[in-house]
Amino acid sequence: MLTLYRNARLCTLDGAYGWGLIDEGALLAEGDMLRWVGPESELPSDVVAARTHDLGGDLVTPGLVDCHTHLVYGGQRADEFEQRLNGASYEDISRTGGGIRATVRATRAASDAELLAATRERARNLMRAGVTTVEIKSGYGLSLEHEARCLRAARKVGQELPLTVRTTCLSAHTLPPEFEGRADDYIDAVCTWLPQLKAEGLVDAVDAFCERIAFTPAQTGRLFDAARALGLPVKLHAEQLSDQGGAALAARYGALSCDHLEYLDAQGIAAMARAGSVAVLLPGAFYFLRETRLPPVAALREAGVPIALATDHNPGSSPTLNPLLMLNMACTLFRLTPEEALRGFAVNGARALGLHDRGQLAAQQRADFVAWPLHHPNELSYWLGLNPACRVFIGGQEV
Ligand code: DI6
Ligand code: FE
Repeated sequence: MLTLYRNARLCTLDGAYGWGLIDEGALLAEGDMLRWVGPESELPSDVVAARTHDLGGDLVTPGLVDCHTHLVYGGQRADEFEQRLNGASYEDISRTGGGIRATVRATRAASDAELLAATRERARNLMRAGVTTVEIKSGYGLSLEHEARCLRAARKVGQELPLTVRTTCLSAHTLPPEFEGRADDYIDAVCTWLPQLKAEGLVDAVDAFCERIAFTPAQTGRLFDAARALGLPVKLHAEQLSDQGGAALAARYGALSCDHLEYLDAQGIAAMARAGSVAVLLPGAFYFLRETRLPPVAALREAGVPIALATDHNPGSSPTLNPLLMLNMACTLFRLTPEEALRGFAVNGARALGLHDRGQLAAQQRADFVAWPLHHPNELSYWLGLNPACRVFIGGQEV
């Protein structure tokens, strides 16, 4: 059955450059896939659509892809935000049992129903703001039982809501208290959990936090060996607070993406370019932690590394559910162009998840799109903190 969506100002992002603007454009979908995209006047005359939607002249973009979030957790950390404003650093707080570990305690204490409800509400907020695909990481359970509970909550949200959920196992997020001083043993344990989590269908990718306050490159490499043995793709929180050579390591494992990257060096960039890894920039965390070291955007561009953006929603360093605010911050803080920012939250976000069937409006792409009451796509990164009342279509259905 064909459905026609007409009277739209399309921003297709088709091709490698440009907005792909089509005034008075139309989309033709069959089921959840686009079959034809173009100016309404060129719609093939033999097309008989069973249903027609008038999009009222709205700007229509691909659905947003939030390729890096930590949506599953209990509690929140406003008190640490306050401590940091009173002089403590993020690393100080982390070393004294706060930070990620505070959220681990709250997550373990939360019931399955509470975790699911909190995650569902966050995902709904993102969806209302234009997100049609979201990646959700574990990483606040840090035991087999609790990591599985977090990943199940993420999967369940994907079954309950129309948006696509991709799950990532981030058990190597930080060292849980029961493994204090035994990071290598913890990595060994995580390597034994992976086959079980994968067998339950809970893992689409494996991630780690490679950092002075988390895991070393050697430990990260061992985890990636275990992922590779299971055929699971990897991603990495790399070079966020210091240069550990994490991106180059991840690239050797063909990483889908390396994320954060403020301290990425030339070797890391070259390795990512060779491997085809996507650079996921996270302006929310940069802003919230008041970082000053900028990710090497010009060098990434120069090397042809695709740049994606995401909310990095988490309670410690990026408590935002506003994708358009991330587009704005990527422009103001990182000097991305508005077009690069939107591509980063659409087609390149999809690439960072290994998905090639979304992120652009073209035939053979999913019918995931957003109708915005705006005139030009550069407004998506211009309005500061505005959430325009958009209409979100996933697989051709308005949600
Ligand atoms: N980097 C981050 O910015 C978040 N995790 C990570 O690996 C912070 C997570 C938290 O503070 O709860
Ligand atoms: Fe993160």
